[in-house]
Amino acid sequence: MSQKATNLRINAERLWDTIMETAQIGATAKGGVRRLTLSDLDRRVRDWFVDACKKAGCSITVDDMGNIFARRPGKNPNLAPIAVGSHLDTQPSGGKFDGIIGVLSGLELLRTLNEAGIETEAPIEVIDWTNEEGSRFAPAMLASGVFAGKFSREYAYARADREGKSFGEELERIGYRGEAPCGAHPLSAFFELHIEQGPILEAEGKIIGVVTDVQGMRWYEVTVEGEDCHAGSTPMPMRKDALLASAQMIAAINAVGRRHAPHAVATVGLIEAQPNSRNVIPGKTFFTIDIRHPQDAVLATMEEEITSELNAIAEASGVSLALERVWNSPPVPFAKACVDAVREAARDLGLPSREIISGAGHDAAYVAAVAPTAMIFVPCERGVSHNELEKAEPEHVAAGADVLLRAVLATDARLAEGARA
Ligand code: HGY
Ligand code: MN
Ligand code: MN
Repeated sequence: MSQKATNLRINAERLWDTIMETAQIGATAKGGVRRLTLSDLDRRVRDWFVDACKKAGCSITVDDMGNIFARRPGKNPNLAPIAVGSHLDTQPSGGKFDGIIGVLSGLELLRTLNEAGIETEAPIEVIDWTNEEGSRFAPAMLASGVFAGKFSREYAYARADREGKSFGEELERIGYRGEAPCGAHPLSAFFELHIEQGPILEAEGKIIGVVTDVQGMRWYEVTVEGEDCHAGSTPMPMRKDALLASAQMIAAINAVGRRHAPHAVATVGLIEAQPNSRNVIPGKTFFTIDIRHPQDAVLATMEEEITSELNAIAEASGVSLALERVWNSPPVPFAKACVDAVREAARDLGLPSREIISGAGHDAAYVAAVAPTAMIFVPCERGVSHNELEKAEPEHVAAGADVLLRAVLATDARLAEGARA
């Protein structure tokens, strides 16, 4: 890597300003961001991103899953691009940083290379992946999953939100259903900068997480059916209370998560009770289950335990149970060459780092199936994320972006050598 490239640093203030600027699109009163996938707010931030990348001299490709690829040309157009990126959609009560720093640090990387007049060997691309969060349209990482061949386009288009609107309709509606076939887009490498969304880096005083793997995760949907009845005149032993049975099931799911400590997690995040009237015994509930662990075998055991315990509770409560697994994302190891590039970049920049497995899911987990991939983590305050109070420090975000820049330039130098050999 040239001396000029070695000394290059991103513009920390400009990066922070773009994060604060885009945080206004969907800003919430508590300082977070609500920008659900394929909403009008998602369209607005996508338009902002496309405009900023065009101004940075990029060509724009949008594929038929709405993934946006902003390409900065390199010397050798025959080389597949080195890509960076993440997602601009958020949770309903999300923060300013989850996903967003991965996309905007990519834009900052382009701007820095332009100012320095550095021409890379390979093209550089910044990607905004559609529907990483999976909050509005399950499962998560849907569009990067289609890109990696994990889901069909038809499956993705048919996914519906709780109001019955489909992914395909909403993608069309916001004008981001591109022409390019999703997936026919080779990459030389992919790097994703993201906040850790956990407490480890902050607790250990580390600034960079060298992410080696993403843990496995499985999602389920549960429907419990009992019988609506009068809250006042139905004796307790006669009830078929779907909500009470669900409460017992939720406690059992939590116990399975604790049983497989220290790495297992189990969460029920969404529940709906019908008819949801204070003087009617609930006859039906719908709820979701999210379980995660670094080892697939443990996830399989947790799934067995949850299945048998929920059936036993349904039996004892006189209610019916429908339990369906709607997503299975096995643990993913990242490519050694890319992980090494991240580790060496942190070392050369004198940044305290440690290896870490990602507890959260990321688009990089799917992209790793089709391109050498790795991630860079930076701390967030108290590890709090998926929360409007999510907070990262400007100097940590800048440090992560400098590691991203350096890992990309080191990968480019390696590709250039290979091209000359
Ligand atoms: O669920 C996840 O881990 C990610 O935030 N979509
Ligand atoms: Mn994210
Ligand atoms: Mn998230």
